Amino acid sequence: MSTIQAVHTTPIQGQKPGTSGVRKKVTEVLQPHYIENFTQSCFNTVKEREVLEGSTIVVSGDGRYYNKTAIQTILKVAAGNRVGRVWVGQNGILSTPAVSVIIREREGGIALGGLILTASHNPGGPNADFGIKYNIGNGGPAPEDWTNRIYEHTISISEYSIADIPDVDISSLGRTEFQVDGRPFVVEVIDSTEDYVAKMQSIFNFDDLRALVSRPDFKIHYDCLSGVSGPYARHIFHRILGVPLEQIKNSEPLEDFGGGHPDPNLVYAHDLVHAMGIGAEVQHGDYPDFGAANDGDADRNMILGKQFFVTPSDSVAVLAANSAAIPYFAGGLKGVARSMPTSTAIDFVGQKLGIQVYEVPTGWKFFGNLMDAGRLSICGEESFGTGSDHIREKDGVWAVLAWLSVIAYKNKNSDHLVGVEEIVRSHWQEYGRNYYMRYDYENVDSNAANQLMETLKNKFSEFQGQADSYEYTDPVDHSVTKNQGLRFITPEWRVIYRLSGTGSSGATVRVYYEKYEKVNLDLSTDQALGSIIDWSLKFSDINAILSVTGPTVIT
Ligand code: VG1
Ligand code: CO
Repeated sequence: MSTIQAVHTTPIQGQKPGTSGVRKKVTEVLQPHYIENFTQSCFNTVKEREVLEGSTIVVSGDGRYYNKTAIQTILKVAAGNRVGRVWVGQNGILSTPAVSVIIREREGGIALGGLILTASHNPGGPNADFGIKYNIGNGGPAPEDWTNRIYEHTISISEYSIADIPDVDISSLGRTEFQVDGRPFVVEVIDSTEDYVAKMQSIFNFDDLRALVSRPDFKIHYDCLSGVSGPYARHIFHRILGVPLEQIKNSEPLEDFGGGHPDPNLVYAHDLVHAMGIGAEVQHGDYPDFGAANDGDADRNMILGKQFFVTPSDSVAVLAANSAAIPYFAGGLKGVARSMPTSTAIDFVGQKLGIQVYEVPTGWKFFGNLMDAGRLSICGEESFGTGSDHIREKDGVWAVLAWLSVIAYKNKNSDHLVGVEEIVRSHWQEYGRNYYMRYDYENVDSNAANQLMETLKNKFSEFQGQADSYEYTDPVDHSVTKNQGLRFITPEWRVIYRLSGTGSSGATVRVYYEKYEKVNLDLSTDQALGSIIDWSLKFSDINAILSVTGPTVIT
């Protein structure tokens, strides 16, 4: 029989959940009590609101370095806090969307919540990043009032409870039961893909999808970037839909993502971008017709056509406009939403459909309330996040299936292959085009970043009615979230300046540029946005204030 001990501890600085949980360098997480303190702080927050004792929770992650060690520690702290049962994906593997499905639906949605171990698209390995976040009973990231409370606990914690159970074998499926202080504590190692795949089969028409992917004139190239989407992509695309395994690249989750950056964008998914012929000299070469990638924890997606890039803001707009392609949306859309910096492309679709369009701050947690209230069906972020109210996280594999469903639908009565580019171009014809670009200034000095924001705020005061600091009032619970980015808005274009909340060290500044064109649909992004970018560089003096020569990443 195991016993529970109360261990004395002291607060660890910096355990403040950001846009999506706490993200830190592994070297920082290795300090004693790091995982114990944060886990206990989550549990203390849960106990203020719900009954943790005897409950079921989910614990798993994206397979990055240190996940397995952290899982063993969390299991012991869970047992020490009298959790009744923990579901762990085999080898500790569960994608972020899969955790959401399991919390919401496994055994009738009995789980109280879950801890997800991931730093998402940030690199992994002993010298890279680790992350941890708490998801609540609706399957979504803990909202601000929870994360604020978790943080308060991390800065006042003085002890945690831990059970002296042995490490649990999480490499094979099965159930292990311990007696902890006279009560049972159960660990169930569950299949990593089963619940998620069943969910996808209830949303999409797999016969239509199979028919599309088996067309001889339609070739897919899917890159999992050695993140956690691999097992899901193999199960769905290879085992169920019959896509050859060679077309699903890097589908083995690796602790260091093969040394790469598991970030599905034009910069980091370079092999896929190259394979799709983007930026290639040769036009009309034998490139695949459809390309896709996911990030480390499989909640992001990038969609590409033959020599064609779909911006995430366009992607969600196209999906909303064509939701009839997906059986799950048969009853129509309840509403659509985007994060504030995401282009307004989806707004035009919402207006045409006559449904509500919501704008929320950056971070998926803000969509959850709208979904729970039955007001929102499809939403997205410019940062390669797309999803729907089937769960409470953005969902990378879902987005790929949604796009394939739209392609299948567009090809029902067509004599030629209607591909990604044709679908997007006809969307622009109908709704106009939102040219879009984002500049990231990564890992800059925090003081300089704050100074930039202060300077801009002061300059903004001369532009009343045109420039502001974005503030959001949740239409469901009326909670207010302030300081969510500085916006400069004219009738034709927008520039937004925002500090990132997901970095693991220093600060990252993001600048978002957008211009709407109803008629000029064939400009390059440079042509469309060049003068706005020039204006912004001068207006903000960003290079001088941050002591840089330019952005580190442009997407
Ligand atoms: C970034 C994105 C945001 C996204 C968040 C988490 O946040 O901009 O849109 O929701 O990452 O995504 P920030 O604060 O760095 O801009 V993930 O896939 O990293 O969980
Ligand atoms: Co992610």
